Amino acid sequence: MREPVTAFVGLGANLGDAQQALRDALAGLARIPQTVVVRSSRMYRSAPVDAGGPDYLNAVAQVETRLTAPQLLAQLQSLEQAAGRERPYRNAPRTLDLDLLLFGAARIESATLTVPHPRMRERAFVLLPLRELAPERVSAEDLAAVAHQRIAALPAAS
Ligand code: PH2
Ligand code: MG
Ligand code: MG
Repeated sequence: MREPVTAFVGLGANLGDAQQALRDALAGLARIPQTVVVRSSRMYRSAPVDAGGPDYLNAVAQVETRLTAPQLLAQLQSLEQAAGRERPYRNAPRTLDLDLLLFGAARIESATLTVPHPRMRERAFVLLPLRELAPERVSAEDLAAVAHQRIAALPAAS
């Protein structure tokens, strides 16, 4: 059997009840076969980056999986579908976006998957929650470069 890999998944939503969508998505991640959710970050409210529409809620989850990266991606896409995701145009507002950010130390460039996620280092809404879980994977330089992006952690759920 394959060795488990630690992967990080970015969660985002800015349509409908985004907080519920992220909670449901975390529950959905926990049901992916051969995969456990190790931890998840706080939720953050963030201004849209390269996109329009309402503010986003974002978070990052750390999972441990025996799936391959393409298998994990397919599972993430089916959770997006189950949340009613539509793709009318690039970066359109969405009920749920699940991005595979990191998959162990893997570097993947296929037609359907690029890992590490090609834009994650330019996005405070990825770097801040990821830093909570894996500070060694977020550089001070990258954080400084996104310091102007508007983002705030939600108060911890009671
Ligand atoms: N996702 C995008 C584009 N812009 N901005 C924020 N704040 N949060 C996101 O999740 C986000 C975005 C494309 O996936
Ligand atoms: Mg995305
Ligand atoms: Mg996506």
